[in-house]
Formats: sequence, C-alpha cells, structure tokens
Amino acid sequence: MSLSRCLCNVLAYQMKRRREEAVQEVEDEVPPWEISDKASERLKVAKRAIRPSAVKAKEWSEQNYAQRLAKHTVESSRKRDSMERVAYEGTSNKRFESRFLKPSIPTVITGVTADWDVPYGEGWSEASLLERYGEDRMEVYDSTASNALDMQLKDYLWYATEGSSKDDNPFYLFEKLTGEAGWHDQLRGEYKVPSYFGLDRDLFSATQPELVIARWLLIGPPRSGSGIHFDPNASSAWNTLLRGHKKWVLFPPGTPDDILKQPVLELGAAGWFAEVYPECRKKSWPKECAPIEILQEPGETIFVPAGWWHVVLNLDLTVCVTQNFADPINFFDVAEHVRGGFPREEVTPWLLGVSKAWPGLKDAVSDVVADILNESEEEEEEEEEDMEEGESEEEEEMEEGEEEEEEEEEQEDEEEQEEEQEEEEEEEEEEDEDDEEEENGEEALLEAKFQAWQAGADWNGILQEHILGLDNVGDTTLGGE
Ligand SMILES: O=C(O)CCC(=O)C(=O)O
Ligand SMILES: [Fe+2]
Repeated sequence: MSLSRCLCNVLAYQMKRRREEAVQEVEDEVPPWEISDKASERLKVAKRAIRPSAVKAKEWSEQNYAQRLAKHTVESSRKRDSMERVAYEGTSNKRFESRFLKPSIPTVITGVTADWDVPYGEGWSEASLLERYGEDRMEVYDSTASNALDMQLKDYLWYATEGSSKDDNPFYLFEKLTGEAGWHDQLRGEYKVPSYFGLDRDLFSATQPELVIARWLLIGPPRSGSGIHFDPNASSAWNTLLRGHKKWVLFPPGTPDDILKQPVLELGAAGWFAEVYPECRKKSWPKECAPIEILQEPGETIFVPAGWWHVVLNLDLTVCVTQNFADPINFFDVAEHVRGGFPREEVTPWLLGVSKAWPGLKDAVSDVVADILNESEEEEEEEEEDMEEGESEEEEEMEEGEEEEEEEEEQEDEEEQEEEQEEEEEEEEEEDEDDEEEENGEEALLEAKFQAWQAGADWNGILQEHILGLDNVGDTTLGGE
C-alpha cells in the first residue's frame, strides 16, 4: 500500500470516529428522556376521544393488532413486492414523463436523495432528529386523522419508540410544511423536490402563495400509517422514505369503495391490514382491481398517480417527506375540484396563472372559463326569478291588508293612499326599465368581450371585470422554490 493511500485511510477512519463520537454525544444528552406530563396527558385525552371505553391502557390494545399484524415483516413484505425500480440517475425527465406520468403508472424511484443536504439514513436517526428538531412543535394525529395534537418532537419520539408498542393504532406525526414555523425552512433546505415533480408539473404553484400547500414531514412507529384513500383535488404524490420501511398496497382508479372499505371502527392503516388485506389476497377479488404491493426501502421514492387508491403501513419507525402536486395532464379534473372546493376569488386568479404558465392549456382554461360564465349567467337568472317571486308575494300581502283597512278608514284617506301608491309604482317601473336597459347592455358587452377573449384578446381584464369583480388580480407569475 502506498503512503498516500495509507494516509487517506487513516484520515477516513478518523473522520468516521469523529462522526460516531458526535452521534454518541447527542445520544448521551438524551437521557433522562421522558415524555413531558403535558404531552402524556394530551395523548390520553385524544385516546379517550376516539375510544371512549378505553380508560385503561390495556383497552387501547384490545384489537391486538400488534400481534395480528406481526406477520407483515420487512422480509415477508419484500417477497410480495414485484414492482420494478427506476434509477433517478440516468432516467431523464422526458423519459419519466412518457413512461409513468402520462400513462398514470405508479412506480418506485431509487437514488433521489443522493444530492440532498441530508440524504436518507443517519441524518434521520432519533439522535440526529432530536439534535436538529427535538424542541420544535409538530402536529400529531390519531388513526382517524380527526384529532390533532401538537407536541414537541422529543415527546413524540418518546411515544414512538417507548410508548406505543402495544397501541392498536399508534398516533402518526403529520406536519404540514407551510413555512409558518421557523424550522420548516431548515427542513425544506434538507431535501429537494425530485426533478420529475418540479414546479412546471404542479398546477397548485400557478399562483403565489400556492393554492394548495401539500408537503409534509411524516414520522410514525410500527402500525401507524395512512388508511385507504386516494389523494384530494385529483392530485398525484411523491413520497421519499428517509429511514425505516413502509408497506404499500395500491389499487387502480375505479376500484369500488365498497370492496376497499369496511365499516370497521377506527379503520386506519392497521385496521385495514387486519380486516381488508386478507380479502384482496383471495382468488375471488376482481382481477381488474388487483392490488400492487410494494415494500418501500429507505431512500426509495414512490410515485402515486392521481386517482390511485393506496394504504400505507409503517413496519418500523419511519421518517419520510411527501408532497402532492396537481399534474397539468389532469387539468380538467383538478379544475373541477378547485371550482368545487375554493371560493371564486381564488379560482379565477388561479386559472389566469395556469393559462400564463402553461400556454398549452390556454384552450382548456378557456373551456373552464366559458363554463364559469355560463354558470354565473344561470345563477343571475335564478336570482332574478327569486326576486320576482318575492315581489309578487309582497304585492298580494299588501292588497289583503288594504281590503281590511277599507272597512275602517275613510274614503278620502283611501284615495290618497292609492294615489301615492300609483305614483310609487310608476317610479319603480321607470327604475326597472333603466335597470333592464343597463343589464341588456352589460350582457351584450360581456358576450362581445367573451367572444373577443376566446379569440385571444384581453381576457385577463375580462375575467377581472366580469367574474371576479376585482380591481387587481394580483401577481400570477410562477414563484421559485
Ligand atoms: O403514510 C404515508 O406514508 C402515506 C401518506 C399519504 O398517502 C398521503 O399523505 O396522502
Ligand atoms: Fe395519499
């Protein structure tokens, strides 16, 4: 061995020792490491909220999922995984798009974290996490995802490593990375969005701030996980595992709800694997709904296309980052969800932003806008009809009242009243005529502008005036990540 080679080995060994010592120091700082009374109390209260009967700890394990799911080991799950792997290095964006994104095919990508500031592995151990984020507060959910508790990561890590070993449905840390908490930016700097799923692939980023913020840090012990679902707003997702192992089962879009779901209490991931998984393995399960099983290893990234059902069970302590994105290839579905779920004053700037950033979608946006304009007209007509109905009811009421008064009041008063009423009605009629003229004018103008807009004219201004009624649509340019 040459001298320089020998020196290199010594240096590498010293560096390794130093790293090990650093980790050891952090670990030494950890004990006495107990969950705080406050966090412990919060968990108890949350448990009781889901299972009111579970006053004693043992009742929280009455389903015995810890034993019933013990057969789902890393090894047995790996055997059931027949999914091909795609190497991040060497697979271009174009190739990934044509093989997976366009045809909507799920897959597993390896090597995504190689150029991350904190790649998968040691940087995500308990000791490292405690060192960087131990004091930070994060959101923790029960298996029904209905009760959120916030607690410091050090308390949650105690629960995940020490306190959840018997729980049927352990709590899952699900922190949305909005940027509101100071530490979010640090974490965002530690990973990179894989190039296949960048901003040019995410319609949610058409406006700033994004229409939907959908990126999370997830940490969970064995049996925690995500129950059967497909992702909201017709979005797709990527999910990179930084430590531990996850068992995924996917079903194609269109698989009927009733075979995937059962009215089982607390049907989180653990309940699903205990009750439904055995069914999907039977011969009687419809062939066209055949499950795809994946064992996600540390460092692997799963791509879940829109509409695909998925259920995810953590087999050991896992840490992952995941993000949803609204793929331009699903524009119409996404737009329908956005229209149904967001106020109009958010929908319109978003459509403007989409059309600007994805010129190829201009015609598609135009179709959606036409639909919105039609809908607005129909709404206006309905409103007018309602108003007219209201007016005639008022008139009838007034007439009835007048009849009663006739008997009591003198003739002169009556005449005076009638005169006054006639005058008022005349005035109202005149006003109505003016309004109608104005409306007809507006309608014609709107129609003309819409025609012009379709022909590529100043559609931005038209939308502002007629749909949104805002003076300023705001900045719709793409923001950088
Ligand atoms: O638990 C997981 O890792 C999957 C998360 C997931 O499917 C989701 O956030 O939609
Ligand atoms: Fe999901």
